[in-house]
Amino acid sequence: MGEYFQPEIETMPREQLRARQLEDLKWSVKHAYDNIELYRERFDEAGASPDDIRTLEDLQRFPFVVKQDMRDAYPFGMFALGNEDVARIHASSGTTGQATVVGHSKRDLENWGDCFARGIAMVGGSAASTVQVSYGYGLFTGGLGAHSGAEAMGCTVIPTSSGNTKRQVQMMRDCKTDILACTPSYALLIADTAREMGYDPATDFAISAGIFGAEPCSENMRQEISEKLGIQYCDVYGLSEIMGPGVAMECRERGGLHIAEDQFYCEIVDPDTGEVLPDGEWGELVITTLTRECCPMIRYRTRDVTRIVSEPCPCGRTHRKIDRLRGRTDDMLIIRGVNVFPSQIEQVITAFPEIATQYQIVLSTKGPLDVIELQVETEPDYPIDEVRKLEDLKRRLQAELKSNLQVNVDVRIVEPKTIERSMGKAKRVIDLREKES
Ligand code: DLL
Repeated sequence: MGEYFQPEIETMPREQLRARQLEDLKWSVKHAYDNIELYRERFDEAGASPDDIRTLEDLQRFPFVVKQDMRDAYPFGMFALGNEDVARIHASSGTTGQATVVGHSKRDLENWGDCFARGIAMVGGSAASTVQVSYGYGLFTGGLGAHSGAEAMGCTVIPTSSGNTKRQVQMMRDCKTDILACTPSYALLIADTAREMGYDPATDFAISAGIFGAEPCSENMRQEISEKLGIQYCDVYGLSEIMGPGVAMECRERGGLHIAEDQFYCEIVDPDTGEVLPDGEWGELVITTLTRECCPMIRYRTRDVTRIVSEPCPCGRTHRKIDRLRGRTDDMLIIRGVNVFPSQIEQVITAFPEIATQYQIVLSTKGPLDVIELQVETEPDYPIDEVRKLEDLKRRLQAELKSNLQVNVDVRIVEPKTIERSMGKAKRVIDLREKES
């Protein structure tokens, strides 16, 4: 299984890895305290000093930082370096409020490239591979992050960015792309577009793997993408506040994504109490950067819901894994008191072969009650004008949703290709509730 990019780091004995993490943690906490006012104030308030760190667990005495802290610090309040040492800036717009800006030193960028390159090795890539980067380039970290990983590995990079899907397919075929990097929803659109153009990517194209992330993807949707493209699917996790894509990546053995533990220290906390949970329990992922120079993050609350998988992986890598993400704490819909993640809805829909893997969830209010409507499309070859059949499909889907989610969902079946396709992160939920109240 020995396809490593940095074997000395990726297979480092755990004791040695933990010792290295501890040394780097001490440095990172002190670096943050010495150079960023927000940390200095917060640590002092909490009575926690960088000198208190003697074990990795001592980190638990330090306060969390959240996205709002970054918004408040806009633009450079959380930079530990002066402009002469900042090599690049990324930003995340967010759907609400102030943007957040994140800076990277030259070394931060090199580390980032290395992290992503490890994932390229996980899918069997090498300097001989051609990687097509169909994540958006720009302030979003997907495009440039994947790009720097492919360059670090020495691959041939095709920087198509997202959009112009037919041209993407043509490049993929003509330039013999081995590895595609984009969001799962865009991967599906690329696969469907290739088929409409008369190709079967699974047999006609050279593509062997995809590195897909930036949004949740259910097991069934993942299966569909893998089959349509005929590839190994590697799930990649990351977020702009911490780095970008490559914080954790999935090897051939699956069962979770290996965290780049030489760069990041991860904790899982109870989202309500903030208490650290033992390995294996689901909760909110909290990340601390260990080497980051420009924007050190100490206990950043990601809002992402996952758990730590600590069983040794047969691939030989010693870095622990996070499970595939369930969603975000702020994604979770509370429908009449019942917690529902959009990913659970996706899992139900994608088990129906008559229904396409495209959907939108519309939330509204009827009197005091929240109402959830699910819009789905039939597959193009489904006889949508056969009313009885359609009614039966709707009834079956509604029953399956009720039994899986324990809430009533109004289903609306629309014609093929009515729901907007995404070339980046798909927008699955439309919340009309606030506007109505
Ligand atoms: O989405 C970075 C990225 C780019 C990751 C390309 C992977 C591939 P942000 O725009 O800051 O950064 O969004 C980060 O996206 O907190 C998760 O909620 C979600 N997310 C990222 N990767 C995954 C994944 C990029 N593999 C937010 N599965 C994160 C599920 C993911 N959700």
